[in-house]
Formats: sequence, C-alpha cells, structure tokens
Amino acid sequence: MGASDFVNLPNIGTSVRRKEDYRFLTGGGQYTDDITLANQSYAVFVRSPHAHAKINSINTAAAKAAPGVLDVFVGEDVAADKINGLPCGWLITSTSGNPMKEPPHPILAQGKVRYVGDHVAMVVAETLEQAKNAAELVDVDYEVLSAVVRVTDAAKATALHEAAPDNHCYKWAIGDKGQVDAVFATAAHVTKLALTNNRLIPNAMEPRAVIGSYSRATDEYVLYVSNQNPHVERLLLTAFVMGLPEHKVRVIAPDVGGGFGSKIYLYAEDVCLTWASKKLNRNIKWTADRSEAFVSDAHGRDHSSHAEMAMDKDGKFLAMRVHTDANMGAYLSTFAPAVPTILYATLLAGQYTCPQIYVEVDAWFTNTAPVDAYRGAGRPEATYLLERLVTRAAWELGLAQDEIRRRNFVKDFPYQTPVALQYDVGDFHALLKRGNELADVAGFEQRKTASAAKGLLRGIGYSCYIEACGLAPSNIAGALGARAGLFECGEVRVHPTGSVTVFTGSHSHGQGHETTFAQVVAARLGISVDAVDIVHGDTGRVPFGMGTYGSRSMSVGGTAIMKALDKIETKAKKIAAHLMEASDADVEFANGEFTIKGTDKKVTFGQVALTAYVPHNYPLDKLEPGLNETAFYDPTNFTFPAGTYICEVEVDPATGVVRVDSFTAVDDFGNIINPMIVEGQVHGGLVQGIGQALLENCVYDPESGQLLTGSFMDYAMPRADDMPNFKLATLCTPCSHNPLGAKGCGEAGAIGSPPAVINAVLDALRPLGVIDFDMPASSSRVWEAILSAKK
Ligand code: MCN
Repeated sequence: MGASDFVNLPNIGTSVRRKEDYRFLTGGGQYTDDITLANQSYAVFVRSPHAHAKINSINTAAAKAAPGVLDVFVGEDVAADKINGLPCGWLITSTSGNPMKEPPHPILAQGKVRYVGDHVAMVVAETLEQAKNAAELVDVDYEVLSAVVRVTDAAKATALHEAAPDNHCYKWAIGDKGQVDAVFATAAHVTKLALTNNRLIPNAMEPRAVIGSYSRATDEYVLYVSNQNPHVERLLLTAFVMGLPEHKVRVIAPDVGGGFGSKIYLYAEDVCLTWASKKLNRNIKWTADRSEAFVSDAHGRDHSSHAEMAMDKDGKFLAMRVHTDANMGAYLSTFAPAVPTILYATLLAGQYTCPQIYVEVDAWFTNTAPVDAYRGAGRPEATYLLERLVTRAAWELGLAQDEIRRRNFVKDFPYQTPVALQYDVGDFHALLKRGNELADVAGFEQRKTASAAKGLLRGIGYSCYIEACGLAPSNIAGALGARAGLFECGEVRVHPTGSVTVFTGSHSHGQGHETTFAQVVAARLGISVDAVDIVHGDTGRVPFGMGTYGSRSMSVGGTAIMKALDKIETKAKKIAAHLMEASDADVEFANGEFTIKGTDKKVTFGQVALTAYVPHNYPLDKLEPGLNETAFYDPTNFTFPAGTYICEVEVDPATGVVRVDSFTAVDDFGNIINPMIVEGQVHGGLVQGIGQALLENCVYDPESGQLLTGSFMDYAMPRADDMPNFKLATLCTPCSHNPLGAKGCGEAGAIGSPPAVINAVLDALRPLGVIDFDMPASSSRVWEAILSAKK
C-alpha cells in the first residue's frame, strides 16, 4: 500500500485519545521501581567525590561488617571475574586514518576516577537504608589530580587516560577544505560567529532504575531496566561486557517515564546489578535518586564552535567553514562519537543551497560526566549554529531575517547536500510563508512600539530548521562507523477472534505508540483501535528491535509493522479466496472485508482470522494454519522533517528579564497519524528547546571539576509559566520512501527553537549594541551583556 492510499484510511490523521493514558492517569503504570521481586535486596553506589583522582586503596571491611550487608564490590572484583568495560557503539575514524581513541570504561573504577559521580564501589544489602549506611563506611584513599572541564582547556590538561595522552579523542572532517578556502578568499562578504552550545542534563521524570535477577534453576538472568532499547542493551551486555549467551538474558524495559536519549545507553549500574545477582543469588534493585541522576546520567550538547559563511553581495551563500570542539566527558558513552560528527555536520546545509561546506570536529575527554545523544542529538547543535549565523549575516547585509533565508532555500527535490545527505521532499518557502502569517509578522513593528511605550525591548527571531530522522539505513550507518544495524522489527499476531497483538522493537516512553501503532494496524485491517494491543520493551516477547531514538519509531518501526501487515494481507487473501472458492488474485481487501471483483461475494476479516485457526475445511497442502507475520525493515533514507519557527520576546533592559511573548512553529512531518500526539510532541520539544535557550545550563567548576548545578535549586528546568501558548501549524510533503509518508516529529521542537529564541533576544538588544550572546539567556547574563555593551 502506498502513502497516498494509506493516508485516506479511517483512523489515520485522527486525534484518537491515548490508550495508555488510562493506565498512567489512574496510577496503574508499572515502572521498574514499582516492581518488587521476592528475595529482593538493594544496591547503593559509592561514587567519586573528586573529578580526577588516583585511588590508592579502598577499605571495605567496615562496610562489609555493617548490618544487613550482603557484599561490597570494587573494581578488583570486576576484573577478577573478567567483566569487560562498557563498549562504544560507534567508531569514528580520524582524518589521520587512525581510529578514535577508545580508552577502557570500567563498570567500577580501576585505579582511577575521572569525574564526580564515577562508580567506585557497589554495596548490596537487605534494605536500602542498610545499603546507604554501609556505603558511608567504604573508605577510599584518593590522591587528587588536577581536573579539566572545558574542551578549550583539554589539550593542555592532565591526561585522563593513558590511551589519550593529550585528552584528544578524534579529529574528524567532512568537505573539501581547499575548495572552501578558495571560495572564502574571493567572497564579497564573510560573516563570522563564535558560539557555545551549553551542556544540558536530561532529567527524565523517572530516574534510571535497574533490577538484576538470576535463576540458578535455569541459569537465566532477567534485567528490568528503565531503558529505550532493550534488545540493544541485551546485545551490548551479553556479547561485549559479560560474555553471556544472549538467549540466557531477558531484558524488560517496562513503563519508562521519559528518556529523551539518556536511556539509550548501557550504563555501569545495569551491568553491576546483573553480574552481582548471580554472585549473590539474589534479586537486586537500584533506583537513582535525583542527585545521582544529575551526576551520572549521560549529559547532552557541550560544543564550542567557530563558524563562517561566505556570500556574494546579495547574500547568496557560497561556502561555509566550521570548526567545533566537542566534549565527550570522561569516557565514551554508547553513541557519543556519532553525535558531533554524523548527526551534526551532515545537517549543516540546513534548508539552504550552500554549494561548499567544510566542517572539522575535535572531540576531547574532560573530567565531566559522559556526553551523549539528548533530544535532537547533533541536529540542535547544527541548527543553532547555522540559524544564528544566517541571522547574523542578514543583519550585517541589512536584510530581513526571512529574506536572506528565502534567497537561499532549496527549491528542487531530491536535493543532494554537500554534506552527504539527500533530502527527498520539502517545501521551505511554504513553511516560511505560513509561519509569517501565523506569527503576524506584519504587525511586529506595531507591537514593538507598544513594548517600547512600556520601557521594554521587543525582538523577533527566526529559525528554519531541517533534521534527519528515522535513523538510519544500515549500510550508510555501517559505512559511517555504526557497529550495529539500524533496522526495525514488527510482528503482527492476529488472534482467532480477529483481535490483534503487535510486537514492536520500538519502545514507547511517553510518545504514545500504544495508540498510534494501533491506529495504523486498525486502519489497515479495518478493525477498531481497541482491538489492537501493542507489546514493546521485552526481549522475551518481541522478536528483535533497535529501540527508540532519532524520531524513528513511526517511520521505521511503523513501516516494519506495515510490512508485516502486507504479509498478513497476502495470506489472508488466500484464506478468503479459499472461503469464496475463487483465485486469490481476484480478491480485494478494504474496510475489513474481502471481496471478489465483479461479484457480491464477501467475507469479513473476522471470518478469515477464525478460519486461519480453525482450519477444518482448509487446503492444508497449499496453506499453513495461523495468521502471524513478522517483518524487518531497513530504511532506504532518513526522513527530513523541516519547519519555520518564529519567536517574539520582550526584554526588560533594567533587569535583563526575557519573556517569550509568542512562539510560532510551522512543521512538515509528512503524513500525520495522530495530530494530538504530534502536537504534544512539538509542545514538549519546544519547552526543552526554549528551556535550553533561556534557563538550563550545566556548570562544572573549572578548578575542582565539581558539578555546581547538581540539583533543581541550581539547574533551572523550564516551567509552564515560562512559556506562552504556542501557535502551531503543520504543512505536508509526504516522505517519499516509506509507505506511511510519515517523517519523525519527536525532536523537532527541541531542534528548531533555541536559535529562534536567541535571535529574538539579540534582535531586541541590537539597538543597545549587543550583537552576541551565549545560551542560556538568563536575566543576569542579559543584564551583564547590556552593561558591557554600554561600556
Ligand atoms: N507520529 C505521528 N505522525 C507522524 C510522526 C509521528 O502520529 N508523522 C507519532 C508517532 O506515532 C509517535 C509520536 O508521534 O506516537 C512520536 O513519533 P516519532 O517522531 O516517530 O518519534 P519516536 O516515537 O521515535 O520517539 C523518539 C523521540 C525522541 S528521539 C526523543 S529524544 C523524545 C521524543 O521522541 N523523547 C521523549 N519524545 C518524547 N516524549 C516523551 N514523552 N518522552 C520522551 O522521553
């Protein structure tokens, strides 16, 4: 079935209420910490209080003797059992041809700690209180070393790892430097910008939690874990770290209260609990408290960049040159190396026809928590840099922000960018036009005058983003360094009475798949949405899966389900043909009924399902009983959601307080399955993006390496009253290469919004002489910028 037929099916494009919400809103959700197993004990981690230190000795005697303690484990125990360190799932090759530096990432420290929160020991006790008390008794003799937290200081700092003496992980580049330099040498105008992309702490509502469980009877493990991709977790855990046969480990990621990327990875705690559950023959639970989450979850962003755009006299882009220093933190997290390279540099063409682009990335180790993908992963960094640069160029050339964009938009599709990606479809002019209408840009000057009358500065900011979702064609990902395939799997099981269970490798942790996937299946089979249940998050029930990240679930996971439905339809037609004594080539299927062309013969989907399982009068030589099909789908390209975001702010020059007065987002997500869910996704993304632009900032002390923003007292999360009511609209150019015509929507808001906000703040401050600014635009920073511009 093609996308144009699919989109006209009942239930598609309909705001079906979220099926999962009854469970969540009535307290019926089951998160990892809600699960209590028989004979359960509790783990507490002793974490490094220092950013960088040698461990001279660890004395665990007092802790081991404390009441209720079952055991205390340290790095030597791990090494003795030959448990490997955490693997990295993406290999980046340096411009020199050498592989990136990949130092060991032990699950419990081996002789050295490298960031505040690094794992030193694990205490397991009968109760959580006993484990916490005993953890206080673990006596570690540290020899403190000097620490580094900023990428720009990394090269000259004390080395974290023997394998990387200058703290350099890799140098990677894309594009032809010689050609780009030549264009710059003769360009009519060059715009330059240095900027940082602030470090963020993910803060999902549910902190990470793990239960390790082992059965001596079967020699099998069950790992309950708050995770976004249980099959990948199992593969990494068994094949790379513990050397276990995969079929002996079942990973269950039950209800998960948000992840935003931070729960993609295999963490040390997951391995420690699995390993210790066998050693102690006990079920063991660990749930991070919020302070622990702050120091030990993988963080996001943290780039320092310099960008230049070469243009002709009319503002037509000729070439772009970018250098970025990316902070990897103390160790390489599972997909970290891909974020500032493959997911970043390839998006730097944006919506524009810039013929030549050269990007160079240096990645560094520092004494900070590992940095990895966080909602958007690389694409927010690219969009922030490009959209800030484009607006700066407009101002330098005396052009309006929308005009410079219009002059450079890609118009013809498919469009091959100079940075590897090929956009299949899009209509950037239409998005900008609709954005200008919805934001009432025509009325801006009047509103600005009204603000001025109140002593406030009003600014408007644009951001025209494009992102690559639906990660990713496996052959391309493999060529770019991925150490895994990036397909998805779906199994459709039709039951004898015609209801359906779908087993998907995608994982829902807030995105509403239990509703949207059910809509897809119900639409195809002509049955009710309530007759379809979605099972996910369990390696024991789902055949295989690569999980949820990169806004891939509908376009890749949904397509795998569509492929399984194709097989269901093919077989069901054969059964229907048998029931109607016709050839299956003559059978048509629509609205839940099988008919024969040119006759009034018909059978229902329910009759076919029953016949499949009650095959009394069945051509068994030609047909198998049952109606259960599985498909794996490997995408042929990324999907390319795009949008125009327009932000209007009011700044109080006396206090530096920024208020977002209006925010307009016009997105193209291709065909939309559930508009309400998509709107919710955009809202969430916008709040995260505006949060990054105005409030959120992870700060480490540059001297001691202590995390200064280690709680909600210091790390400002956005709240409802920081946000205006969003003005949203969608336009549609259907994705050309999946049968749903759908693109991803889960990250767009977080990708497109930060530059729109900062461009608006700068537009407001320009009359005062403030031309540059780093996120977040907190009142103190804005106020300081105003003061220094006055000086
Ligand atoms: N959808 C749709 N029509 C489309 C595209 C999507 O109806 N054209 C629906 C989908 O069926 C799904 C939802 O919108 O119900 C999001 O779909 P998609 O864009 O495919 O993204 P994923 O489901 O793969 O979710 C991943 C994405 C990412 S990468 C992050 S990070 C993120 C996000 O989703 N983390 C989230 N949204 C989140 N929302 C919540 N509540 N919690 C998180 O951790």
